[in-house]
Amino acid sequence: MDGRDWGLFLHPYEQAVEELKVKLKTLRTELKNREAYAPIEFVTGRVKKISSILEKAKRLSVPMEKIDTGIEDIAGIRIMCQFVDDIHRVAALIRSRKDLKLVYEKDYITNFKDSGYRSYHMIIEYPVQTAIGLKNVLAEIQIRTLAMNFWATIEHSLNYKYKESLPEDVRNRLKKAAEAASVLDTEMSSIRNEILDAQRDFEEKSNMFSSV
Ligand code: 0O2
Repeated sequence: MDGRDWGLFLHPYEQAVEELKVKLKTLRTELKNREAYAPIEFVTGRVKKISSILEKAKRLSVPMEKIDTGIEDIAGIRIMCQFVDDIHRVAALIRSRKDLKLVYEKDYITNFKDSGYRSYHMIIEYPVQTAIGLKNVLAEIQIRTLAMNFWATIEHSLNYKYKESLPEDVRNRLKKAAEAASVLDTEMSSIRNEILDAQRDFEEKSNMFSSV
C-alpha cells in the first residue's frame, strides 16, 4: 500500500474514533446533568500508527489483505474512570448501545497481564457512513481507572524506549507498582463507599425528622 492507499484505508477508522469520542463525551455530560456524578472522567482516542499496524500484523501473522479483521485496535478509544465500579457501569452502558455491536470483551482487571497491566477491553463493530456506503470497522474500547492509566502510560513509555531490553529488576518493580496502583484503587473505592453510606444514613435521618 502506498501513502494514498493508507490514507483511504485509515479514513473510516479516523471517522470512527472522532464519532465515538464525541458520543462518549456527550454521554459523560448527560450523566453529569442527570445524576450529578459521571462514571466517566475523560475520554481519549487514537488511530494506530502505520508502523504499529505493520508490526502487529507481522507479530500475529496477519496478511495485509486481512488487517481490517485481523487487527482489532486500529481504532482505539480509552475511557478513564475514577473508581473500579465505574468501569463496570460504563461497560454496561456500552453493551446496551444500539449504535455499535459488541464483538467480545477482555477482562484484564480480573485476569491482569503478566506485565501487571490492568484494564477492561471491549472489541466493538462500529458502522461508519463513507462516501461510497456503510463500512463496519472494528474498534477497541479500553476502560480503566486513573490509577491503571497512570501505570499503563508510564510502563508503555518505558517499554517503548527500552523495547525488549527492559531489565528484569525493572520489570519486577513495575509489577509491584501495578499491585500498589491496584491497592490504591481498592482503598479509594472503600473510602467512597463509606462516604456514600454516611450520606445515605444522613438522608434517611433527615427524612425521618422531616416526616415527624
Ligand atoms: P498502543 O500504542 O496503545 O496502540 P497484544 O498485547 O497486542 O499482544 P492483544 O490481545 O492484541 O495482545 O492486545 P489487547 O488485549 O487488545 O491489547 C492491546 C493494547 O492494550 C495495547 O496496544 C496497549 O494499549 C494495551 N496493553 C496491553 N498490554 C499492555 C501492557 O502490558 N502494558 C501497557 N502499557 N499496555 C498494554 P498497543 O498496540 O501495545 O499499543
